[in-house]
Amino acid sequence: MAAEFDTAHVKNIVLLGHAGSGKTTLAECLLFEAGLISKRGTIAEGNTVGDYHDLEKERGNTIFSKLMHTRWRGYKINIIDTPGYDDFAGDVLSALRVSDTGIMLLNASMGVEVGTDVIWQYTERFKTPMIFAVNHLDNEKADFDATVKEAKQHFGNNITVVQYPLNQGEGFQSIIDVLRMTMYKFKDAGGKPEKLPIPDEEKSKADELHKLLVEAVAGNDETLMEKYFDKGELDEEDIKAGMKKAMINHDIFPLFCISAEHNMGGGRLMGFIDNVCPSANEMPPQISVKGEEIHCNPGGKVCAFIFKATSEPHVGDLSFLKVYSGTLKAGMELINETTGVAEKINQLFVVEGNKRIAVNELTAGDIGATLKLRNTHVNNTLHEKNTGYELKPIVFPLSNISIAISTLKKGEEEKLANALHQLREEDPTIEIEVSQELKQTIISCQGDMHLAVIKWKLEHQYKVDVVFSETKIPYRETIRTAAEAVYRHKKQSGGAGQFGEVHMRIEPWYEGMPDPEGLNVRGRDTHELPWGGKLVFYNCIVGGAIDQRFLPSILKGVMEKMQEGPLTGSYVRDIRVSVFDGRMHPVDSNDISFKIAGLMAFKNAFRLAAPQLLEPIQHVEVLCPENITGAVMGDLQTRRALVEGLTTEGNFTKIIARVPLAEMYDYASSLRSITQGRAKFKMNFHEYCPVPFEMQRKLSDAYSKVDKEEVVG
Ligand SMILES: Nc1nc2c(ncn2[C@@H]2O[C@H](COP(=O)(O)OP(=O)(O)OP(=O)(O)O)[C@@H](O)[C@H]2O)c(=O)[nH]1
Ligand SMILES: [Mg+2]
Repeated sequence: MAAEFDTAHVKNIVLLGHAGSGKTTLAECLLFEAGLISKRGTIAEGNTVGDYHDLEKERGNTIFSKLMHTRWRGYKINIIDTPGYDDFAGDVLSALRVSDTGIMLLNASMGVEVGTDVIWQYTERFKTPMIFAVNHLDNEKADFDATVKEAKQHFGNNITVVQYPLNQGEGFQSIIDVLRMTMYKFKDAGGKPEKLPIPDEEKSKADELHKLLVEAVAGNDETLMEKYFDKGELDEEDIKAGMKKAMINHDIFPLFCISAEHNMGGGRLMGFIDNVCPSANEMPPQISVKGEEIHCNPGGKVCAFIFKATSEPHVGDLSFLKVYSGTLKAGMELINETTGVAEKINQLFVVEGNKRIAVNELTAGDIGATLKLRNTHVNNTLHEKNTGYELKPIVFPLSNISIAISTLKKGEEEKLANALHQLREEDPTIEIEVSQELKQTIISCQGDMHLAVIKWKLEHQYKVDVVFSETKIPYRETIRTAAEAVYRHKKQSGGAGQFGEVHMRIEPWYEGMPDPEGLNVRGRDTHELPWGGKLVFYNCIVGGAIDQRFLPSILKGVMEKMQEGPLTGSYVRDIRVSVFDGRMHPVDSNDISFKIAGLMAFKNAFRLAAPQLLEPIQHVEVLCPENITGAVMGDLQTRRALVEGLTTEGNFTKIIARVPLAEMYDYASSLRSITQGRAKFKMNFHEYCPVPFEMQRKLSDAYSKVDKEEVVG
């Protein structure tokens, strides 16, 4: 069974759009129109090819991108349905990486939504040729003109109307096509429309839009422009060729009309895909990491890119790949450029939702899957020996939320660790950290929907019940003034005793500070602390009051306390310690005595030195529709936010603020509920700042209770 389609007849399409814009429903239409399925499934019935996962059926949303393929008039059209929720942006990015045309769905009753905008930014990274499809035209609130106007405001005037609806809203059934200059009239059940002449009353509008379309095509190509000037028109073949070129260059984004629910417009869209949209070999070559051009040539050396991995009970463990060059045959041995490991590709599949069909080969430009490769991961390149190709990786988004995770039952910790490792393997937008500092396993991901999916997978797929809890805040402790303390550690119990006395001054450390006043400096060491900041340790002992050999023990004691600060048990930073006096005992002094004396002197001096708790402050950016900016700002103000900037981006406002991490715990879900999912935010660590006095008191009171209990216990 050889590949049935040559490179020129393979097209890779990705369906994009805000949640609910109708991508999965449209995919169903496309598969139905191509005869791949005999009945269209619906989201309500939970029987679509795309949303087959139990969790997707339960929620009515796509969560994982799905690869499907159709055959249409001699073409193989790979379609990737993607999730609209930004929590699953990783899958959108990986699908975009391997697609040659995107179809961005707009909901005619909603216009441009926040997801549309966010996804658009991703498409710009890849310069994917884009089609717009205005969906939900049967909705009583559908407003085609307003949707197009908004789309142009957001994405520019390269949006070019190819179709407009005749009677949008309830009873919608006619589309006027200004490329073909015809009217499509659908039956109630949709499907194949009747082709009718454009009604007289629509003629001038259709002519005007046709002219704009032709001018847009001609405007991007000199030869076509000349032809247009000569004849005052372009024929359909010229328009198609010009349009393809303009789409590749991002000069034209053709706009179509559909009602996916009623199966209207999908067939014409497929026709446009095979007629006009570029095949993989018509796209610019891939530029490798080293700068080589990799052409989509079936006769070239094999170069394939892993863009996705899944592990699902009924579908199996699969690595999804796109062949960028050469013809990949089952049984071939390839080299993983990233790991250097040789991988044998035993089996190859084309995929249809949750079905996989074995094939012998995949030609350049095609997308398929293989059984999950042990040493090959998402973003790795596989190539034939001696080529050394490495394709550019997908840059996945950083996480938005973090939460501590633990097992419900004791003893399942290892099971959880393994499951998390597996999850991370499939989903590079998850981060896992075992924090020594906070003594928590912390999972960071894209948002609360993403988190719910992770929990579901852990419980249903990996059979480990988990609980989430608030991530502890990585506070830091420091001091505001200098202080001195003396501590004598003395223990006499039968045999050998313990004795060590340390006199210590501590001061807030800052860059370029002069040597300690009034002390006789004999030596100094600067220690960069692994948790940030410094400890500068001065030896100012005079007259041999303490032996040199005990200094490391004193430092050890100080360090120990700095790892569990006196105020709240957090890491201590930016302190200068000067040991300037002490006493020894000729027999009882030893390392342990001086370690304890150093630790206690430090602890006591710290308490006298106006201790200051520091908290992490995040840089936060929120993108929200203009009309709800007030609500978002109000909520930020309850979180001790310092708003630093407000800018307008189209119909959206971007709020830039500094917010303490301690106030951001539930922000993702709170923002979602305030804005009904229409806003997006990102944050990253900015700096450490002092905690307000009252909060510091509460935190240190709470700690002193625990600290005491620990001592007693
Ligand atoms: N009336 C009407 N409903 C539609 C249309 N297209 C989709 N729907 C409905 O809108 C809802 C969302 O459709 P989906 O196909 O799941 O949307 P999606 O873009 O895949 O959404 P996500 O997977 O969440 O990103 C479903 O209930 C569909 O039945 C349409 O053209 N008209
Ligand atoms: Mg969907």
